[in-house]
Amino acid sequence: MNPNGTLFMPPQASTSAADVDGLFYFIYYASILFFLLVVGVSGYFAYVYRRQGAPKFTSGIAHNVQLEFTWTVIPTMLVFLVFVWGFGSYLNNSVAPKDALQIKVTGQKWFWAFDYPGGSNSVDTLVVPAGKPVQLTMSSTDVIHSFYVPDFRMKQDVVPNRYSLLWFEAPNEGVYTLFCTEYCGAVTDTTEATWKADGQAKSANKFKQKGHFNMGGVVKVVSTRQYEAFLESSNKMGEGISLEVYGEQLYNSKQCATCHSVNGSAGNGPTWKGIYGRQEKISDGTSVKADDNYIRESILEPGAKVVAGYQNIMPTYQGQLKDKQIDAIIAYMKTIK
Ligand code: HEC
Ligand SMILES: [Cu+2]
Repeated sequence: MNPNGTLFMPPQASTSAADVDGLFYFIYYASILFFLLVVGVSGYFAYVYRRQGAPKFTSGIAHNVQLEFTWTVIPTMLVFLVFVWGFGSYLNNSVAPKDALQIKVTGQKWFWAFDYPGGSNSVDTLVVPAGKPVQLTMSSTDVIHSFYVPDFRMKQDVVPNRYSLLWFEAPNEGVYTLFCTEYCGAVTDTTEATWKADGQAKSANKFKQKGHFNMGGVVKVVSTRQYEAFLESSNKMGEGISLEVYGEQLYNSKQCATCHSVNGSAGNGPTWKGIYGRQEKISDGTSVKADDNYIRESILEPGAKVVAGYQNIMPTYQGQLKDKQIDAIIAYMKTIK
């Protein structure tokens, strides 16, 4: 394992990375070798058999058994080696060890949600213990996403209505970048128009614009002790702090902040400033008062009542937020005046 990466490859941070890189470099250097061989021999022949005076005719040559045998057998062996090597690593990467830790991954426009055994969850930060095999069971709630951790040499499509599996073991503690590597959309023109109508230049970006390009996060590989501590703390559900403070934490940790401001400026979604009790215009022309039930519905079923002037791009938080967490968010909203 090479923790610093090699010429063409990033650090090797999983147990299968070295094998993947080995095969990559084998194919790479074999290609260079054959390139030089073919080009070299062509150049040599071009020079040696260049036209020199009147053409001399050779006798007809039908074939050369030795030569043909060689150029059939050597490439076949090489290709076979690549197949056996590649298929071996493919199998190793497909079949998780029996005792692997099970984590559920949900890809959703535009974040990753992780559910751990015992009911803890996190968004955009996957926390795993070092030196333990981890199996991810992944699915999408909307379009195709793809889970990609370059340092682990792992990439797997995440598809709606089916599970895809992936497993890895990261021996060293560290923080590794996670990407979505399947184009999964971005905020639409109408939303941009809302920005402009609000006189807010896109470049004066107070909000992150959301879309495929910033759907990502990190994999944090930590010691077993830290992992257990993480499970415990994320399971506490705001124990020991007030609902309002817990709600504010969730506002940031559950990514609400990327679309909703609390200072009155428009983002991809309506600001939360003064939201509680506000009279909202709905896209069907009616209006509704933003009370507890409306807010709860907006979080669990964002498409049910879409605020006028906005697109229906908010992901549903069904299954991501427990009742107490929704209560905390509402309590927090009441404080944003
Ligand atoms: C990808 C952007 C996005 C994210 C992330 C997001 N929202 Fe929204 N949200 C919207 C948009 C757009 C609307 C307006 C359209 C609609 O009503 O569905 C909205 C509407 C709402 C409304 C109704 C607002 C009103 O003024 O009537 C509530 C409540 C809400 N979101 C809560 C949340 C909470 C809580 C979170 C985090 C757990 C969150 N949203 C995350 C985009 C987002
Ligand atoms: Cu995606």
